[in-house]
Amino acid sequence: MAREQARNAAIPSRKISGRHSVAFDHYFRFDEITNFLFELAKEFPQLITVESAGKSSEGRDLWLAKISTTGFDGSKPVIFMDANIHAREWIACMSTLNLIHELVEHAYALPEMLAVDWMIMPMANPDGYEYSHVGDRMWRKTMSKNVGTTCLGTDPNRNFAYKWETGISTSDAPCSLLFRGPHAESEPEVQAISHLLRTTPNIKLYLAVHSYGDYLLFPFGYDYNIPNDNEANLQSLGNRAAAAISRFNPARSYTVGNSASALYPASGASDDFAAGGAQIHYAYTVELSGGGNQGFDLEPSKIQQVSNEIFVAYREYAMFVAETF
Ligand code: 0X9
Ligand code: ZN
Repeated sequence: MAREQARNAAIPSRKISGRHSVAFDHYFRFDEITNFLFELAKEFPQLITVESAGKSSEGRDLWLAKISTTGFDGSKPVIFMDANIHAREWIACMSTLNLIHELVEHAYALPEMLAVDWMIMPMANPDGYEYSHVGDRMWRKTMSKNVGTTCLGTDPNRNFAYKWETGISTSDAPCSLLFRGPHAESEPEVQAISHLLRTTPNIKLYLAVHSYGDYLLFPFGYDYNIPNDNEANLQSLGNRAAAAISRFNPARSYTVGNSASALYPASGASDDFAAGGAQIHYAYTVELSGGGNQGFDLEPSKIQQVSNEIFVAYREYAMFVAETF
């Protein structure tokens, strides 16, 4: 009991309303994301800390939110998430900020979700993201310089150091949307995530948040028909998360499956690195719901709805991790 009390000591007993009733009715630029995170950390220092996990090519911080009722003391399993590593997939960051907001502001009502510790990077590609606001809305890559060309950027989800060399659905051409980079982990954004995945003890679940298409995808996806010892468990946990979404909104149906067979094979992606490189047995790529121009430009009026739908899936994921580890 004493332990239980200590665990929950940081949870506020009621909603502290007013100051931080946030409206997820527009897409936050990088500065607003930064302010949002630090305001929460200022108000709830016992629950959330924000630190920089490194810097992007252009020098922006890769903010990492750590949410724990026990000060990240190693007593609980950890869920690691990153979002918006693809610049144009704006709903990925917003829905993840919504999760952070819920976990912190409504901690008192969500003990089952705070039975795990959370490590969340809501904006994994700030340079590309800003460029997708001011330059090219359909920008996907990072903004790093390439040798011998003015074309910028690497596809960070082709740059991870697991089966990078396989080169399936990737490109060696710096001007390509799918450029895999000059070598694996050339991108500082990819280095920062990889380092955390390699060195943080007790990560039991990895989620890469992308858009779009309504999928929960699991490894391996670097080629077709790559066996995964944990496949049956990955499928059943994914089914559980997808079922929660459909209960919440019967009109929404997420497809759960192996990433190569359900979507397409692609090597050097973060989910495969988490599973194969960092030995995290539960890893998924979440493809959120699309809308607007080419699917990536979801209408701002739908941010909250899509965020609420994936939130119930995250709740199932957290309960599973708490039950299992
Ligand atoms: O192609 C990607 O990187 C992801 N789709 S997206 O439309 N967001 O670009 C899917 C990656 C799935 N994982 C693997 N194939 N390993
Ligand atoms: Zn993506």
